[in-house]
Amino acid sequence: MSGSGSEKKTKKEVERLPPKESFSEWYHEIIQRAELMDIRYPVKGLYVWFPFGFKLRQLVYSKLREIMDRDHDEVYFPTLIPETELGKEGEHIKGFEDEVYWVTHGGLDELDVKLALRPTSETAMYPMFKLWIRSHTDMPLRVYQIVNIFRYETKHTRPMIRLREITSFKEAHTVHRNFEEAEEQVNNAINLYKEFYDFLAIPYMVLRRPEWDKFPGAAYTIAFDTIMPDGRTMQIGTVHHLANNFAKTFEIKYETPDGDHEYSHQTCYGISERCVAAVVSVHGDDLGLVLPFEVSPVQIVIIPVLYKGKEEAVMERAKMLENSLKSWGFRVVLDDSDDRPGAKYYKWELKGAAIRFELGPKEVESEEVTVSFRDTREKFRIGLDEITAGKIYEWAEEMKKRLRAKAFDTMKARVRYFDSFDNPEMLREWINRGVALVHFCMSEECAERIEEGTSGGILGSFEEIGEWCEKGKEGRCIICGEKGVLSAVSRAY
Ligand code: P5A
Repeated sequence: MSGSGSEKKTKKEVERLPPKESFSEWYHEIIQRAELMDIRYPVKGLYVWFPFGFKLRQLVYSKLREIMDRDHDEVYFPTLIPETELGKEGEHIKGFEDEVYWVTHGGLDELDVKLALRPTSETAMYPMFKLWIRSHTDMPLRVYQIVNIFRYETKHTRPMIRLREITSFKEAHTVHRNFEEAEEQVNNAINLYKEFYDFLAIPYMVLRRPEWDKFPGAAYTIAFDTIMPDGRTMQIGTVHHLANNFAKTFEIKYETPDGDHEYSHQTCYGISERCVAAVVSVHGDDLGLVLPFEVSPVQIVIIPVLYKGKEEAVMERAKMLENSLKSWGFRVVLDDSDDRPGAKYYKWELKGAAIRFELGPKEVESEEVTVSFRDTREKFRIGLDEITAGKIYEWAEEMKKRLRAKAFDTMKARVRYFDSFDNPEMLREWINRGVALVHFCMSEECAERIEEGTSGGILGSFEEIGEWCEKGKEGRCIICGEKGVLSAVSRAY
């Protein structure tokens, strides 16, 4: 085999990832080794996107953008919010006051009005919406922005999962004439988020948060939750019905066709880079990233296997293949570095290249190529002339189906219904591994009993049960026996 220089990496020299079973360590390592984020930035909760990670982020967000652009307009509002605006809506500020970073000085001068680094943009946008909304014909107003926001999180920070600077906050804000029209928008938003997460092959539960856990200032909150490999749930998006709570505070009023004046009703919904964290965590394996084809920064890698005297023929074929694949619009790397093939396989498995083509003298001779898929690692040979754009899309589609089925089965295996609280220890044990479904009355007293008896809490009640449980929505509360609804109990991120 060509190349035996001392600088070449062999498989042994490259350190292996910790097994995914040790999720916390695995996540910590994969973030760095796959070059998603550099965690050495000297401010807690702030991280640097590496070029490769940023490319993945961009590909994921271009889908989100495509979905939003269908019926939302993109806007940009400032990062700084005057204290006077942030503090106007009582519930909202109560919910966020512990988490706000303040700008108090401009140079050496103390500012007359402190400025908050936006923890979310309701109070930046809504004073302007007051100016934009005059008549019933100005609605619906649907805007979104993808910006950074700051939250002084006190819980354990983790790249992409719990940040103090969220770099990729997609926040949508809408204004409507009445409660019902805003509610329709809530349902539309839920459908948009379903489409987004289905595209990423990430399974989710759609849960209505209990009263005590809704977004500060909202009438109600619907959340998307997925289950992480350690059995904890992660909220990967939320949709809030704001009723006219903020409209009253910020005087967002409009003239009806009859000439009356009414307060508008609003919704807002958001997704952060937790969507990238979910893709990494849910699909990844012991070898590294496994990515849906559409968002893989390197979709196809070609690895020439070079033997002395045959290099030229192999490289020529490899380049021809690279050119065809590129001309069809795929993201392709021909890895002609000096590393040994084993080290190259390892590197591109770590980085989640969805399809690998190997080309050696044997393949050149038989006009074939060896193909391997990242998820199954199944290897087979195929004639070079059979490789078409259509074939690649076909493989990508099959891969997506496999990813979706595997992720769903894994999540489903972590969800179990409990019909009694006689043995809280059983529930506690289960919640250490996954989500318990129970019928629950939604009272705070009963929620406290669940929290005391288990290590988890009430995550929310099911909007749609879907395939998660055969039980109906209604049943007797597992604690008090009163009327209850099917709910999820978990340890949440
Ligand atoms: C909706 C958009 C809002 O802020 N205002 C505008 C509303 N909702 S939220 O639930 O508070 O946040 C939306 C989603 O952002 C993710 N998220 C985070 N991600 C990483 N690090 C954090 N510190 C963090 N905080 C919230 C969650 O997925 C949440 O659903």
